[in-house]
Amino acid sequence: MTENSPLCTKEELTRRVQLFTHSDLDGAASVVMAFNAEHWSRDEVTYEICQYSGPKGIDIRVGEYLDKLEAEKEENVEHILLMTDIGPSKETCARIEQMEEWFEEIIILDHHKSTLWAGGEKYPWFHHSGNSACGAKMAWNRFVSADEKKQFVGLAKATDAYDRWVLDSENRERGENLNLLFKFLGFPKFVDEFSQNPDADFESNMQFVLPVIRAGQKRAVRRSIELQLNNSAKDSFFFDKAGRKVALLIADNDYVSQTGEQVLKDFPDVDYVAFILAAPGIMSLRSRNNGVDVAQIAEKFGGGGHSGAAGFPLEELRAAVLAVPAAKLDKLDDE
Ligand SMILES: [Mn+2]
Repeated sequence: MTENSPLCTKEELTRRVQLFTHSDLDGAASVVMAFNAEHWSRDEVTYEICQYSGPKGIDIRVGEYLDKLEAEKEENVEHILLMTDIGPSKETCARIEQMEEWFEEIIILDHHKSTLWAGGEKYPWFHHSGNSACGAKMAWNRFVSADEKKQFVGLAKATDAYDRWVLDSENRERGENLNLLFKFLGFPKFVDEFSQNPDADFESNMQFVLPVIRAGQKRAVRRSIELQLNNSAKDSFFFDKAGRKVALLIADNDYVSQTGEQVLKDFPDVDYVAFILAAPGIMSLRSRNNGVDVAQIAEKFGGGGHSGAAGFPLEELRAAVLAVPAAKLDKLDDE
């Protein structure tokens, strides 16, 4: 083959698929879908796990990636940019739009309330489900070929029922199991297992561990509530400026959503639950279906999420934990 042969050029073309995804089960199941996509191979995909904000925040990570792309200016590389279950800010979207010609394809799939602004006609590559489907279900729909859709539909539906907290869904129990296995295996191992077998949770080894980790979760949730709310009630409840009752907990287990659900069940007068997550330095909020819109609160503090589950960065984590948190946090309001 000569150097000018078009075939030669084609052979030298490398494809790089960069995927930014959220750090939860939905984000991991999205990676599984991207690994089993119709238009690129698994080897071409590099994924990065992102949060809404902070040093691992989506905007910082995407910004670094775009900087690198501009600095390197590689030839014969076809770039595909993907985001699943998380979306960048308006500023980052504007930058992506300016760099559009750098990419063979750009696909952003999100269902969070905080990026609702990007839905509709704003950007042709930003797809928002309006929370009618989670990130993994959107990724399943868009990435996986028609022939293989059936193989992955169970994983997509169960992740959807878990992630969007559809409590009465027939896929909900499986979704709970997937989340337990996700926490047990960790993000990369979960992705490996389920990319090879999207029904891995039905295998005997997983069925063996599930009852044990399920019991562990229940125990952890109970212990957390007993320790923090039943014994030291005086500092654990407060009213925000809008007069809503808040239960404040330190997240002392991996099951913030389940603990939040149990608190809202055990304490019917509590309007929403606030968790301090020390390691990522965030405050995570949970409320009931059709209850307080916690995404609105989180957005005011530079975070985001859904109406029933949202979070924001805690800048003064040390002060918030050491001082009486209620005093520190009474700025939570709805103005
Ligand atoms: Mn999600």
